[in-house]
Amino acid sequence: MNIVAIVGRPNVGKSTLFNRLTGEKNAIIEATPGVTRDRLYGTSDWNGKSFLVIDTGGFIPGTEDTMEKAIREQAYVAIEEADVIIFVCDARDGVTPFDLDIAIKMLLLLSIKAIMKKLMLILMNFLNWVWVIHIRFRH
Ligand SMILES: Nc1nc2c(ncn2[C@@H]2O[C@H](COP(=O)(O)OP(=O)(O)OP(=O)(O)O)[C@@H](O)[C@H]2O)c(=O)[nH]1
Ligand SMILES: [Mg+2]
Repeated sequence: MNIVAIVGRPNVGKSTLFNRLTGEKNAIIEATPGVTRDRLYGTSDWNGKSFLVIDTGGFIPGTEDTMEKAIREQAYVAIEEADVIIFVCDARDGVTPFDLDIAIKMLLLLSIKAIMKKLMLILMNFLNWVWVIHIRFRH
């Protein structure tokens, strides 16, 4: 089964998307950042396709804080496993330097071979519609 990992900085709506895709309410959603910590797995049936979804905690690059480091490591495990990475951003801010820093740090940890096998989608959240920028690494 294909694996879709949802990643991004804190509080951009990753868990909201996870619950929407899985049709359940297993992920805790809150207005405060740093709510999700561990990886959370669920299954989704979307437009006739079944896949595994992983929700991850909000990624804060470059801090030495123990909890934030642990959250980062969890996110790395998820992107390593994933066939598709949904990188969630807040459309009100656009793609920020913070987002770019996360994306680069995540991708640098993967081998080129691993990156080539994955598909990364950038999802601009907090819109009344969904705007997805589709970066295709592989057919
Ligand atoms: N208006 C609006 N609010 C949203 C949207 N998506 C999420 N939210 C709200 O944004 C807040 C954060 O959502 P979460 O899904 O918990 O965000 P997260 O990225 O999982 O946060 P962390 O786990 O802390 O990294 C919650 O109050 C949500 O209800 C959206 O598309 N529009
Ligand atoms: Mg969350």
